[in-house]
Amino acid sequence: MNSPKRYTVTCALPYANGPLHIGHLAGAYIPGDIYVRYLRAQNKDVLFICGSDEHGVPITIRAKKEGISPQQIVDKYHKMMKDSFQEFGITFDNFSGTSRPIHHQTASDFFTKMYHDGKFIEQVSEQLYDEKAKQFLADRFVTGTCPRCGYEEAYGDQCEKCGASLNATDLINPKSAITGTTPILKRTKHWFLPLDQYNDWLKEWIIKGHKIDWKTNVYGQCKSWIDEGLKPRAVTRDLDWGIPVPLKGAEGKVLYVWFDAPIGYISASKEWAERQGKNWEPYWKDKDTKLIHFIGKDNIVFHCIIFPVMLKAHGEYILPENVPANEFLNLEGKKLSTSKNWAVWLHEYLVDFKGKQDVLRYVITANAPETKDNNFSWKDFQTRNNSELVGIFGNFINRVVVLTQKYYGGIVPAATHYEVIDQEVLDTLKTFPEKISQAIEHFHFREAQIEMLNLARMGNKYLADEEPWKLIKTEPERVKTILNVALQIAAALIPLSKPFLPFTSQKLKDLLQLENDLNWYDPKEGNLLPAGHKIGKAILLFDKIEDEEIQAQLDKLASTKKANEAAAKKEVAPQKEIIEFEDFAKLDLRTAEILEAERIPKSDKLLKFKVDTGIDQRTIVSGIAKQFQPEELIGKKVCIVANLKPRKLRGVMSEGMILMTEDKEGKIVFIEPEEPVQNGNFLQ
Ligand code: B3M
Ligand code: ZN
Repeated sequence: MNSPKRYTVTCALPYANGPLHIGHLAGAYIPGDIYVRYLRAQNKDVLFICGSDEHGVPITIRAKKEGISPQQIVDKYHKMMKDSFQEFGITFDNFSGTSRPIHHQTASDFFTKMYHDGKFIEQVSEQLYDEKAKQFLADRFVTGTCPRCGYEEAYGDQCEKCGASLNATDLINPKSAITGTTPILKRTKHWFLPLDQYNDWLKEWIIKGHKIDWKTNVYGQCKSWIDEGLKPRAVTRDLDWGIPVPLKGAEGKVLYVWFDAPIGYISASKEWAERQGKNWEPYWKDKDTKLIHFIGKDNIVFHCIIFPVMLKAHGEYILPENVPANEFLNLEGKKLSTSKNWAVWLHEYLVDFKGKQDVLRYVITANAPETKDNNFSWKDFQTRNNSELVGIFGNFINRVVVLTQKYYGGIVPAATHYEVIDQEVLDTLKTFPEKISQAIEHFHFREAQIEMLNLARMGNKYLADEEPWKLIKTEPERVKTILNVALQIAAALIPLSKPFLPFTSQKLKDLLQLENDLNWYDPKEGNLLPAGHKIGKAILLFDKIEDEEIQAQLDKLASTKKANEAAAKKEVAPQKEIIEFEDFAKLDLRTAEILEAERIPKSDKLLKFKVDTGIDQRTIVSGIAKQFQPEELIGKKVCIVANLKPRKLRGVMSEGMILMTEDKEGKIVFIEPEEPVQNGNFLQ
């Protein structure tokens, strides 16, 4: 499609079951926002849609965990996500939610039309059932081994390792995520979307039709599923949270979350249109509309195969032109994980780095996982801020503004005579809108941002080479031309940086005191700042980020890592082999008291205790010197094994063992009698 009449751009609807982190921004939202801002800068007709995904098992699981209702969970996280998006300048036209009546109605109607047109297969089949929880298990309620790649923690509807879309009964060794038990099979009726009937159509549409324009990671995944052959897929579930299946005889059943969620894009468009007094239909039905879905790689099958099949089967809708899915962003070399708290949470970033939203946007785009998984590290964050944003962009703008203020009281000087170098710089400047545009049109946002920074870099180099500060005394006319040219570059950065650094672009616009918004292609025309125009006083666009700020973030992650390791260690060991009562009776376990404690010279691990066992006072050595100061242990009541064969440790004879365990954080704790007891009592 060359020049569409309008664009409908969507970003994946995040589950309303937790706050947002950098992985979300990197996967879908920043690329989507860059693309949309770029289109808007050309006055294109764009509708940018998102909302929260408020159905499905993830919501129910979170509600159980927090002990509140699914609707309360949804309301809480919807607001939190909406606020974060706003703070980071993600400019959705509507951020809706799938538990709203308009969405229930839209999804129900969609299902009903397909049903009446005979697009589903009704089938009673055996599904996984948890007898203990008295509930059918599907989707994230069940985990097991992926039959395709062998990953052991695949979900009932999808393997996050290989991306396969699964039916719960495909899982090998399924386990209930609710009770941990092995489910049984139980008969139940469902409606299936016969994906197999669309295999040929998908071959035509994707394998033939989108080989060139879709990203290789997206195309490759689709091709391999289509080549494997698709199977019918249930689009209803036996659950109580979701959109009721609008059919007689379907009581207690809801639509599968991945059936209703993508329809959420349509309902959010309707909601927007109602508010604006506009018509939503051209955005979804007119062939001259370009529909683009921004998503992360784990959502590819749903957006490239299942939803398009639904749209096609329904019959009234257009299909996506492109689905530029990103791979994953790691954090300090490790996979982001909400449950392990291995993340940079947006709401925390906003507190720790107040007003620095553009820095995070910039660093995420610089490391965008466009073709393969990529990494976010705090050191890189600091370096990119200090040497690229402060050192190049900020430095260039600051120099131009300070010099213009100093020499001309802030009035843009007229160029007097262009030398070859000036003409070259101006000519190159004119090529930037097209260059950046080419990269954005191909969804190469990282490259687009590099080009944008190259423009600032060119300005910086131009000033450094021409050295107006040296010429001001000897060649004042020349300096006028140099600063005029430099000011044109600065102004060009307003529209060209805006998709990437929207807050900075606004500051720059205020600083240069431009009233109207510049269009994307205005830099091509030149003379953005006419001679005589007055600019403002210098302000810093970016601040240096200090080592201490980075260290604080690294410390935060280090303590998360420690807590995770302790939690992993805490996994309960299996029971040891059965022993006879006589074996147990042989153990002399009794209460005792620590009378003295001291370090053992030349050992950083061992402490030597004098212990009152009730029978005698004796020496026991214990390897806990790293965790405790000897003096804090004197007088402590403990439990000991008294009849352990004496053993020499670092030359000290130890006659027994003090009983201890570890707490959640891996800290050593003593087994202490709850009430004061006399020394020498047996434990039994
Ligand atoms: N909520 C999955 C996710 O957050 C899902 C996206 C829906 S897009 C229609 O990964
Ligand atoms: Zn797999």
